[in-house]
Formats: sequence, C-alpha cells, structure tokens
Amino acid sequence: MFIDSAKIFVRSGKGGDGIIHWRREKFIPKGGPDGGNGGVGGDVIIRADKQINTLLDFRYNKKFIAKPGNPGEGSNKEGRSAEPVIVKVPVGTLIRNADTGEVIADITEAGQELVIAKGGRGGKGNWVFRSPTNQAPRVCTPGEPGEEYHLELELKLLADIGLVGFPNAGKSTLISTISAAKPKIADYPFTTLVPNLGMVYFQENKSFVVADIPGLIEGAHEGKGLGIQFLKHIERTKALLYLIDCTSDDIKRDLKVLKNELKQFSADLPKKKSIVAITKLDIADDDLRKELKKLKFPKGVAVHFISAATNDGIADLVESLWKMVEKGR
Ligand SMILES: Nc1nc2c(ncn2[C@@H]2O[C@H](COP(=O)(O)OP(=O)(O)OP(=O)(O)O)[C@@H](O)[C@H]2O)c(=O)[nH]1
Ligand SMILES: [Mg+2]
Repeated sequence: MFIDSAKIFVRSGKGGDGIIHWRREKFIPKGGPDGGNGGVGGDVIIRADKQINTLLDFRYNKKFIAKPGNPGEGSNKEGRSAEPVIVKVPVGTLIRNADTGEVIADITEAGQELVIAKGGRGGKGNWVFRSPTNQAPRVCTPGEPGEEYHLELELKLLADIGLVGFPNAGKSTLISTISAAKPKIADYPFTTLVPNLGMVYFQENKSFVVADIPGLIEGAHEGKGLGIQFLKHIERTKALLYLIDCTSDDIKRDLKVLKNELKQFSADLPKKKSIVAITKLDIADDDLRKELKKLKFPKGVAVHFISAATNDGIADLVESLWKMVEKGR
C-alpha cells in the first residue's frame, strides 16, 4: 500500500456588495430606491473524477480560489454570481482539515461532489430596505466573506506494476530512476529485503505506482534465497515488469525461471500482462549488443533494452508501462 498525499488551499468567493441606487426616469424627479443585491461568490467544489488516479498533480496546482460575486446594479438588478471552482480528485481520496485534523469527507464514488468552501452570499441593495416609513433608505450591506481552508488530501494506492527479477538485476535502481523512491541499491544480491513503492509520473493525470520487491532465484519456491512469500505484494498489481541483466548467460531461460517461480506462488501471476526489460545496456560491449539484437522472444512479448545509468530506453519503457496500466484500469 502506498499513501499519496497533498496539501491544498481553497477559498470561496466573497459575495458581491449590495448597492445604494436611485431610480432615474424621465419626468420623475425623485425616483425611489432601486439598488440591487450583490451576486453570490463562487463555491469551491470537490469532485471525484475516475480519470484521475493519483494526487500528483497537486504538486503543481495547490491553490483553488473562486471569484467574488458582482455588486448589485440599478433597477434592482442582482449582481452576477461567480462560477464555482472544481477540484478534481481521485476516487478514494480522504479529505482532512489540515489545521484541526478533522476528517471532512471520504470520497468513495465517481462523480461524487462536495461543496468544500461555500461562496459568500451577496449583500443587500437599498431596494430591500424600503418601507412605508422610510422610502429613501440610504442603506445597503456588504457581501459575506468567502470561506477558506487548508486541506490535506490522502489517497491509498495499490501498486500497478510489480518488478520481477533476479537479485542484482537492477530493480531498485530502475525504481529510483523513474520515481522519487530512494531504495537501497548495492552490488550484492538481496539488497532489497522489503518492498518499496514508487510513483511514476508519465504525464499530467497519467501516473502509476511501481512495486520493487526482493530478488527471486531459481528454487525460491523451495525456500531458496528469500523464498517467494514476498510475491504477495505484487499479487494484485495489474501488470509485471521482468528485469534481466544483459550480461546473463541465457536471457530467455532466465525469463522462464522467473515465470516458473511466480507460477509456484500463484498460477495467475505469470499470466499477468508484462513487459521484459533487459538492463544495464551501458556495460554491453559491441559483441554483446549484436547478440542481444538477435535475441528472439515469443510473439507478444514486448522487450525493452534499458540502462538506468545512462537513461537509455527509460522514457520509452515508462510510456509502454503507462499504456499497459491504462489498458488494465
Ligand atoms: N552499469 C549499470 N549498473 C547498474 C544499472 N542498474 C543497476 N546497476 C547496478 O547493479 C547493482 C544492483 O542493482 P540493484 O538496483 O540494487 O539491483 P536489485 O535488482 O534491486 O537487487 P536486489 O535488491 O538484490 O534484488 C548495483 O550495483 C547497481 O548500481 C545500469 O543500468 N547500469
Ligand atoms: Mg533491490
């Protein structure tokens, strides 16, 4: 489970002021009061949008401020009300008042809406204050202020993609390259002992969570290495990314071995949609590069050659991963 969080500020619009105004018509020297009420300030509305899956976009956009209502006008015309400002959040977002910690809402359904900051009501124009005893009221009231809150948004995310590979294949290095996760990376097997999750930002509204888990070895299902228990952390991901070191003696065999270990944990696991990434391309010499080019994989297996050290092939891989995630959603 990965907790995504964001802090935002919302402020609704102030109501427009009521005005003092007098009717002016030809041949009527002293018109009565006709100052209109102010318009209503804009609300700030939270809306659950199923196109959005993370809170990442709130890194760039943190303030949601609605406009004020317009002041009243003559002829007892009400000022124009301001449009609401919509804050789109993913389904599953929990909203807290950042100052008090109080939970304000739990957004659980697509399309769900909540007025989080109500626009101020408009003030009253002098037309409203006319009465038999006061036919020329010089009174109006200002619009009500808007509301403002600091909010904390929280979203629990499941990993979309699980990284599978032998120890040292470069899983943790990759996740540290494509996300903000900072797992331990080292030149010895079984560096990773617990899963790490990282959020990968592809483009606006297009992000996904990757799970880096400990390395698998042949016989893991019989308890070799760290075993296969940690595979439960990728059981519910939508897809897998297999990572294989380009200097491996037999890349195709490695893939088979990995899939077989997954199968021992759960028959469905190796059937997940997947991409294969051949890693550390920067250390391949010309001969090895030629050999790699000749590698033939079964139809339907998408293969990427990458180097986390030089960033070669990383952008392409991220795009393919996103496409796979998008299809699975
Ligand atoms: N030259 C080069 N070295 C890499 C690259 N990616 C990873 N490495 C190195 O490979 C070693 C293992 O990397 P890790 O990312 O820790 O591998 P891992 O798959 O997470 O390993 P475990 O956690 O033990 O399963 C480290 O020394 C990395 O610096 C790469 O693209 N190029
Ligand atoms: Mg690791």
